Amino acid sequence: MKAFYLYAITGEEFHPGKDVVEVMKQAILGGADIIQLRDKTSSKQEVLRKAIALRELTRKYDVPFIVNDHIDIAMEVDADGIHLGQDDLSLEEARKLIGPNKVIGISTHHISEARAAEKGGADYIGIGPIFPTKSKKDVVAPVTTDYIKQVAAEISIPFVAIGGIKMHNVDDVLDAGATSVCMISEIVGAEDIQDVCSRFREKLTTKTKNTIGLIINGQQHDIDVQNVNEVVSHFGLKPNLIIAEVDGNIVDRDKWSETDLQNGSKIELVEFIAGG
Ligand code: TZP
Ligand code: MG
Repeated sequence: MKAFYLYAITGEEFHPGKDVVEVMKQAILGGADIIQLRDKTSSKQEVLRKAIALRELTRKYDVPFIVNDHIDIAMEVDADGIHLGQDDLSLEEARKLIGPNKVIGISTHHISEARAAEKGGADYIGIGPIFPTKSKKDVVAPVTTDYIKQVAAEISIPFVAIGGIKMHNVDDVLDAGATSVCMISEIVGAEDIQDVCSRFREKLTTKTKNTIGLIINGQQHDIDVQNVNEVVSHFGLKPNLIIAEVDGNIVDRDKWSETDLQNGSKIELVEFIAGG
């Protein structure tokens, strides 16, 4: 799927008196580049009505449209994809129903769920809640930015951080390795939605513009690093236990910080287990 950076999810309880289509339009105008309809309380008929309206809006602005939970509605309105939680329809069943060309996103709270989603053919994963949130009922304990670091280091499909992300803590999320963020209340509950979204986009662009694509131990990683030293510390590895190879050549540890990396460099990191 095309890369996305600012993912806005509906949450009508945060904007009483404002229409959901107008709210999401403001989000798109501010720079949200993927939209999800999430409605846990309305009747199926009501959700369908909103899905039709949001499909029309997202077509007009050429922004991907994802439906939460209701795969039948996603298919009926020709949404671009579906977002599922761990207790919803399985990824395998969803793929059979929706077909190979649609997007399937899966919520994950643990690296084992992230691995399973990647293996099962998910197009992206949600990772969270990073911080405490009031927007989701029965939410698990915050996974913290440590989970972002884990996923950034290991998972190759796109991931988006979610849960309690606000203007004041988004830098921590990006510093931990996220390049996409997803929000409900901070976006749809804002007085000036367009302004909030454009400020988030600005942060995302500034923070992610220095990333380069590297193939590390066979997996693609887009990270903001310049040399081998920074790769090793990005993954939280102990330098004295690592042997590093760049494009087929072993690089001595005292040369790591002066070994600049290019977009597309292939890196192998071998970790020795201490002792023994
Ligand atoms: N999944 C994990 S946290 C969450 C969802 C749907 C709610 C995010 O909402 P907010 O208001 O951005 O914390
Ligand atoms: Mg669900």
